[in-house]
Amino acid sequence: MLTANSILLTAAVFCASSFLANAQTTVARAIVFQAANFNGSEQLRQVGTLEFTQQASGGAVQIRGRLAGLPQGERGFHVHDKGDLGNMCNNAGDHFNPDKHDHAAPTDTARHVGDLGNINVGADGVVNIDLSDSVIQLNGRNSIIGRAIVVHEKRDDLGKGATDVSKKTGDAGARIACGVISIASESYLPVGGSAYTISASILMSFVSLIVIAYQQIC
Ligand SMILES: [Cu+2]
Ligand SMILES: [Zn+2]
Repeated sequence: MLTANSILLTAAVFCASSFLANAQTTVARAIVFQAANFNGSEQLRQVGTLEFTQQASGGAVQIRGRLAGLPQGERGFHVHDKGDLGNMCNNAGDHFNPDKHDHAAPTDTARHVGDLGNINVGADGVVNIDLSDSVIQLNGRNSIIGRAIVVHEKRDDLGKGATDVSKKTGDAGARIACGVISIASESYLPVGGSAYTISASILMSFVSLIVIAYQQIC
């Protein structure tokens, strides 16, 4: 016979499994390397880590992290097409641009998906990044997973400059740091979304009921 405790336990399993299924976020991470001449040879040296998070249900991607040891000033900050850091970040290709737009500001409607504007490095060489962008995604067509985050030597003019290169790259100059954006933990909203979530919760609760009933009988 089922006791009140058993029923409470089953209810708790149901609530916990529903909560876990709904509360998931996808987390991606990029270890960022400065590309420079260290001790007479061109090398990549780790300068920090960036974390990208997005709710399973979609919405904006949060980018947070700290980079240190970079030259002071505004620096172009983009997602580039390829997650290849070879040749001092130059193998990462162009700005990630699946819609074939011109280069622009992150606030412009028509922009490269990878256009994240500028970051501002302090006099101590440190930049604390905490920004949110709704165009980049961690899954689907605009997914930045497996691509590269790149920091440039100059300020990105956001496509508003007079030069031809402004509409392509923001005239941000050479690449001074880069990192591959990789999955750290992922959660996809299942096909059918909440229906799947609830049925999984019911299944888990049903299993716990059987276990409880078995313990009562045997
Ligand atoms: Cu770039
Ligand atoms: Zn661009």
